[in-house]
Amino acid sequence: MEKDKEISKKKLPEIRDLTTCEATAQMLEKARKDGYETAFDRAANMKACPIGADSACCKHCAMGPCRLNAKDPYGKVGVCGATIDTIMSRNFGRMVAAGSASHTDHGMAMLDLFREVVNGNIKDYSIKDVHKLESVAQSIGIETEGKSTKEIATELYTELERTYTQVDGEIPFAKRVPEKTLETWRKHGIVPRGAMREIMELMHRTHMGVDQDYSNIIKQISRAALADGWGGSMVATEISDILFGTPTPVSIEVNMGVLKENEVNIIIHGHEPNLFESMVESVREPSLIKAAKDAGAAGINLVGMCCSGLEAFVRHGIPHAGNFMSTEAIFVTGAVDAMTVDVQCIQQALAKVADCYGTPLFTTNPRCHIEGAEHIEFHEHDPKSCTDEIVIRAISRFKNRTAVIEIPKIKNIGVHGFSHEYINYMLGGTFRASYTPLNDNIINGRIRGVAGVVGCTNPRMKQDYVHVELVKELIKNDVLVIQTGCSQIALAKAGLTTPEAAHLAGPGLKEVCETVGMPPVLGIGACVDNSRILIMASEMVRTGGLGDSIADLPAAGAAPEWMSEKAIAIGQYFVASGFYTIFGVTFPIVEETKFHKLLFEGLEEQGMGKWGFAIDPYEMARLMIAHIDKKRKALGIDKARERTLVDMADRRTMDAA
Ligand code: SF4
Ligand code: MSK
Repeated sequence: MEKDKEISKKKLPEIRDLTTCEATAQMLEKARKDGYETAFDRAANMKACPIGADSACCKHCAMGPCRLNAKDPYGKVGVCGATIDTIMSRNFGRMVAAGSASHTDHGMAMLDLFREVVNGNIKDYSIKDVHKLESVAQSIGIETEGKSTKEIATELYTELERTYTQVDGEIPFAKRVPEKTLETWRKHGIVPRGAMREIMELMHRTHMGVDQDYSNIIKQISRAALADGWGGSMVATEISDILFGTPTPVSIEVNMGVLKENEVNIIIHGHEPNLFESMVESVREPSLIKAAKDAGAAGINLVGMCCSGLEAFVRHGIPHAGNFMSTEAIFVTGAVDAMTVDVQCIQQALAKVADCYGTPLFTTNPRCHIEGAEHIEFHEHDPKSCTDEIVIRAISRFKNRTAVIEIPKIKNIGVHGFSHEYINYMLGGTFRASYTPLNDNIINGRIRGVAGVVGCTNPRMKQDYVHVELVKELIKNDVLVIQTGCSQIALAKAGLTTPEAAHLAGPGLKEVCETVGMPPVLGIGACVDNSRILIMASEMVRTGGLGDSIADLPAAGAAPEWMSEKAIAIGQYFVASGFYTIFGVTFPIVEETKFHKLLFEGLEEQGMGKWGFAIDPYEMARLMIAHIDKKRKALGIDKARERTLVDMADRRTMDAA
């Protein structure tokens, strides 16, 4: 193993300050002993550039780069005269463009696959959820009565393609947006056209010498972000459900203890479900199971990580080994016989750590090659040629294992897979599936409000800590928590995604959870599935009693340990949709500037949501709860909540009266 020679010379932080995930901590300890440097160590030795962290620098042309000073934001302008508000809004816009492009490209890949399945050109996948196909079609005005599945699917494909390519007019899923929210968007001119056009225009406007008024740039930023949330991401979610099945809750094992020393361990990491679906077939192939046994293994153990894992574990009950900041550490177990990746959130460092521990790392998507990793391209017309080959290579690595194996003996159980459809059914039952019970419980105050806690982990934060403490604080205060992405795995490892975790909730939420048999923390999918939260919010508005627009709901969102540009795009589409959305770690805009004021106050004044920022989980919870209470008051349901707080002595007095 080629060691990071410099590692011993550097002063590294204590491992207990880097993560609350015990399995990851154990592996970080081993990595240091083995002489391998992880992202946690690299982050400690790579101080973030303060000008860059504030987005106060511009390198959009060769007259610069120009650096402005956050301490005196209006003291200087760029060589071209660009102000700090122009520079920051352009940088912010480009983050949104990149994040939106990632989700929408993923969604378009799913739609391409759907088209080929519908046209009969791909035989390895089929439409698994016809009911979902029909309900998605109906939601955008496609008549389904008397039509064959193929006819409906063809119409749906044709219609949804506009999500990407439509040059003018509103995207199809704008039909799902509550009327008053849509009116606000129309008033500000931010209803998205096709994502390709919106992202292209955002890149154009942020070029040197084009849009130089932050209050105009924000409109294009919102339009591109909404083209992601209500467009590209929503298509990705809906088509994945139609093709691979709509999730329903299943009990799943999480954490590194899901690796098995006596089996061939294969990990899938990334975001797109089709690779995983094919790998599920490959590991069940009798000839490959026999080959594994002939090599001395007890079987083949398929495991997910990050969002790929989230896509597959609810559809197949496949165990999940950890979130983003555990993807390097898992190689240190020595027990990974192959890792296969597709797109997004794949650290380049994986190639080196894989090499250190003698594990083959395979890239499979033409969009993502990694120097030092082997590329075996995944073709949807013949998916198993790729996944079978990877299984064969993993078996060979198992047979020739040389790395010392140390698997943390930590496994947790979580219940996940609460799609919008299931929540509807869970609360209302088969014959009266609806959000009425949720709205009623919010109105009567048993549930104070709803919070989406989502997003990444980041080596500049103690891994999982803010996610877990924030969620504990929210549920203790009767706030129902909805989760996606890596955050969900943090909570699963902390044991909060089981119905038994209801005892940690406040009395009102606990009562609802116990009645329904649900956890106080509902895991609903990968980071692209934040679109499910938008659908749920629309449904809550439509059900009635909680206002006319998403901005009226007693709800808030947070990405406490975010790191990716996708997170900024998600944050912006949440804000533009009407949510108060708080980010942790760092916020890439200088405080007390006009652009900061617009994001943190001005958008709310325009009828949308607003951004917030806090690093401390308790402060974050306080801000979110205060916002929820503000919305309850505006709805006139704050009194109802006070009623739930009467103690037993009061109750006895009332009963006696
Ligand atoms: Fe500097 Fe203006 Fe060029 Fe940006 S666009 S690098 S601010 S001169
Ligand atoms: S994988 S975007 S680290 S949630 Fe979707 Fe996790 Fe964030 Fe990537």
